[in-house]
Amino acid sequence: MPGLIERYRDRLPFAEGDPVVSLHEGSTPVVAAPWVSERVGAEVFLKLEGANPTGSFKDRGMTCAVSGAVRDGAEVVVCASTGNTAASLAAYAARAGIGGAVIVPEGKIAAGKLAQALMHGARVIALRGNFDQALALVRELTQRHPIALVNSVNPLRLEGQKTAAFELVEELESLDALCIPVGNAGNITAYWKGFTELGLAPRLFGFQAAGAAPLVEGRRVAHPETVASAIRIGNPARWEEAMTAMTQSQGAIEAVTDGEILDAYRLLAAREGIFCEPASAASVAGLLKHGADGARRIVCVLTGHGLKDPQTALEQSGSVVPCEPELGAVEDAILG
Ligand code: AN7
Repeated sequence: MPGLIERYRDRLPFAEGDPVVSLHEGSTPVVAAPWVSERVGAEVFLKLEGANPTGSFKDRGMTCAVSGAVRDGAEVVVCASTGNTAASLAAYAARAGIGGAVIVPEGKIAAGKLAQALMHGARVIALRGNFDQALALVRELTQRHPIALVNSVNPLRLEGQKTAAFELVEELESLDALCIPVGNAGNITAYWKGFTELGLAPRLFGFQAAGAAPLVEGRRVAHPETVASAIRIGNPARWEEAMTAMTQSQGAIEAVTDGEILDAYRLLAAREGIFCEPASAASVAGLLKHGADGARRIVCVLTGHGLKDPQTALEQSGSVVPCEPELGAVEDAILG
């Protein structure tokens, strides 16, 4: 499969001959989830967005945002990020041969994402503050300087991310409901745009972490906290659009606790063989907790790969078995 600008050019704002910065993102697998299906009593599929080049759905938006920035002559792209946008920006900026800078909350992004941003050569700024403060600062910065902002306030991000809805409809033909984690609320907005362009309206169920659930509480959260660091966001940029997507699709936005997120995270790995990051497991945690109001055919979006956050994985899993280099000891270790 080509990258998604090539695959969906007729539905994206890119003309033939425009620069395309691509790592062959998109075209991610949709796999059946027999264990979750059994638990929920419906047909449940998982959209594995961790299979994108940098391990998260952000690559869909980033191919478009960075291609647009190059078309506009930008020499530097910048974002605020809880980690995945930073990793994606860094990779696409490297690919484009332009500068990349990311502002992340100090000590609050997963190790894999930090490693990616640094390896791809972005300038990584650790803000002594949270994501919401970082986003407010980059918005101000990009008003003053000729630097392209590639957070999901950039419409090209949503254009790229809407293609996941196209893929789902091509692969499954129909679906009744989509379950999705919600942080800055760009992705739920993008899926709704994609479905709407196809004339479809599956119900959208968005899930926030209980300690970072402004859309559920109806007010900004000044000090968001959750183990799911990717969605540790208290003032989503796409707030209004996410509420519209929820209302128009007759869906809901609900909260799941860190405990529920971690249960789903471990169970997906152990029962379905699918390792996603904690924020992604919020979609399944939400479905298990709140249901999907009778929907029969449901897709949960697993937004990022589990390898992004090795620290949480090691904290949540069993320990290794130490062993002497002798057959007897190995037999005991494996069979005992
Ligand atoms: C794995 O990287 O906001 O509701 O700065 O990394 O569109 O924000 C990440 C968000 C879900 C929420 N799952 O999506 C960032 C960032 C994962 C994520 C979300 C994010 P949005």
